[in-house]
Order: sequence, then structure tokens, then C-alpha cells
Amino acid sequence: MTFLAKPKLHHPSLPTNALGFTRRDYEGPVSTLCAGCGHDSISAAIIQAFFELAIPPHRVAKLSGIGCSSKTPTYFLGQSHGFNSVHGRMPSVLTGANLANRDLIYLGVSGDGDSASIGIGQFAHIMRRGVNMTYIVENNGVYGLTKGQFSATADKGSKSKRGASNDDEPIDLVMLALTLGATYIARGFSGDKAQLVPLIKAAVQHQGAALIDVVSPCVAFNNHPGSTKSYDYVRAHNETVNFLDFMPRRDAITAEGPPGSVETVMLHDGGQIRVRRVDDGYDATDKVAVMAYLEAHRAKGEVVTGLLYVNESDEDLHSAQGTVARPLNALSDAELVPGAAALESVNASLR
Ligand SMILES: Cc1ncc(C[n+]2csc(CCOP(=O)(O)OP(=O)(O)O)c2C)c(N)n1
Ligand code: SF4
Ligand SMILES: [Mg+2]
Repeated sequence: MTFLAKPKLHHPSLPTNALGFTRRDYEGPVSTLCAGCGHDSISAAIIQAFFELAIPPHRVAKLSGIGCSSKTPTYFLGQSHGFNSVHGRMPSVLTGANLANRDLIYLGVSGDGDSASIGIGQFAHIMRRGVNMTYIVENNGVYGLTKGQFSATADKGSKSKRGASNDDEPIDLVMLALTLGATYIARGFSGDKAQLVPLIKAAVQHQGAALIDVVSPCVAFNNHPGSTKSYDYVRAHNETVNFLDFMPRRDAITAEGPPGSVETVMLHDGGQIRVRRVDDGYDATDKVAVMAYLEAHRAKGEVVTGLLYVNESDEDLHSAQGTVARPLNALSDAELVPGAAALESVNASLR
């Protein structure tokens, strides 16, 4: 059996959001992943984030590649558009969909194998093009679906379940996205839902390429002593730099943190991200300082989490390309096929 439907009964006292939907309206069928898999906790955080944002499910398009992580869109947002693509190829499918219909909210879901191994070329280009999306990597350091081989994000010296050591340098997708120009970059931990939900909410509201690298332990193949992607390791080495309060435009701003510790980032739709710094020396808008901070802490074996970098520039692929404002399926035949005279003028402009 590949999936189990959930019972349709709704208790009348279930909390509803601004649209009158319950959390259940953002769920999917029962997960068939291993009990305790970090990926299921990420699905729960995604459900919570979209429920709290009160986004109509039909406005979301969720796209993934191949892997246990890429299977998870089956288990959330069951009433949204979905496309399970080929291993490592989700970014090009998402880019095409986004170009055709900019009105949907795009959610890319991938694994460390899917994005850092076979799909690293596609990952690089979707980040550098600034495609407006939230891209979540469920990072367990292994190919979970194919029985636990090291992936390209496994740390050097990390041990496999059978004791073999990984000799290769890891690829840090956060560092890569920083150099490639992504404008919202965060790292979370599947075991910390309180931190992850606001990170997802703010990423969804951000205009441009948003990456959330979520350390998500694989309990079947990478949760033993010697692994740097286990629950125990991340809990012991988690260095949180800040916490987010995400406020949509309609909410009045009520809470003020102590001076110097709260930073406000305005979103293009008038919403705000309030960044409460834990480490007062951390400035999520200074790219060079962020890189130095991440590298210094990586060398100490620490996993830095929180909103790591944000640049509220409003730029995305559509603004860079000057594309038409309406989705292509909303254009009339006359607009799509303007005729020989229009073609002649385009050709003339290129001579
Ligand atoms: C083109 C291609 N090559 C290889 C595979 C085999 N394969 C399936 S999933 C996977 C790795 C998945 O790892 P990851 O993306 O980290 O997901 P996880 O299962 O760990 O969540 C591989 C190598 C495939 N399906 N297609
Ligand atoms: S094999 Fe690992 S990644 Fe896949 S479902 Fe099981 S615990 Fe999760
Ligand atoms: Mg993996």
C-alpha cells in the first residue's frame, strides 16, 4: 500500500484560520516514511506554516525530485498542485512553471542527494536566477531512499552506520546559495518546529529565491554516534543566531524587543520579519560577515541555525527578464499570436 487516506471527520471545535480552514485542510494522506524520520516533522511544520498564513491550498504548487524527502509533498497540502519530477531536476520544472504562471506560490522540496549530488547544477542555476520560490532541502547527509550511501553534504570524517568514514569535503548548500545570490537563506533543524515554522512563513512571503536547509535525521541510516546529522549531534552542536517573528501586513505590530537586539525586515507586500538576535554580533544583512561567521562555526563542528541571510531587494527572475505580468494561460490568442507585423518588428530590432 503506498498511501493511507485520513478519516474525513472534522471535530467542530478544531481551530480555523482566517479562511475558515482547519489544519486538516493543509494535510495529505498518512505518511509511509520510517517512524521518527525528520522529514515527517518538516511536513508538519509546512502544514502549520501554510495554515497560519491562511493561504488557499489551490494557490500553491509543490514540486520535488526523487528521494524520501521528495516523496513528502504527498503528505502535506493535499489540495495543492503537485509535480514529482526526476531525480535532481525539480529546479528546471519549477522554473518553467514559475515563468508560465507567476501567480502561484512555489514550494520546491528536495533532499541533499537530490540537490547537492545529482542536482547540483540545477540547484545552482535556480538560485542565481532568483526564481521566486521557497526551496526546502531536507538534509540528512545520506541517500535515504537507496539505503544510506553518503551524500555530498556528509561531513568529512562522519561515520556511516557500518563504521566507514566519509573522506570527502562536504558541500554546504547555504554557503553555495550565498555566493550564487539567493536573497533569503536559513537553516533549521527538523527537531525544532518552533524555529522552523516562522522560517517557512517568512520564506513564503519573501520575493525571490529563498532556501531553507533543514537538518533532518534519517533514523534508518544516519542517526548513530559518529554521524554529524543525528538528533543527538545537532542538539548538542546547534548554534542559533536569531528567532523570527513574522507579521503579515494585516497584523498590528505590538511587541518591541530590547533596543539593539531586534531588526525589522520589510517584505514587498508590507509584511514584516522581526529578527530577534540571540547573538548580538550577528547581522543577517551583511553577506561577507555571514560567510565569515558560518565558516568559523563550521570549523568548530557547530550547526548554525536561524535566518542566516536576507536581502529584501524585490528582484526575481520575472523582474530581471521583464516578463508579462499575467500568467500565460490568462492571455488571449491575439496576445499570444500577435501576427506577422509584430514578428517583423521583433526581427528588425535584432538586426
Ligand atoms: C537519475 C537517477 N539516478 C539515481 C536514482 C536513484 N536514487 C533514488 S533516490 C536517490 C537519492 C536520494 O537521496 P536524497 O535526495 O538525499 O533523499 P533522501 O532519500 O535522503 O531523503 C537516488 C540516488 C534515481 N532515482 N534516478
Ligand atoms: S530511510 Fe531515512 S530518510 Fe527515508 S524514510 Fe526512513 S528515516 Fe526517513
Ligand atoms: Mg538525503
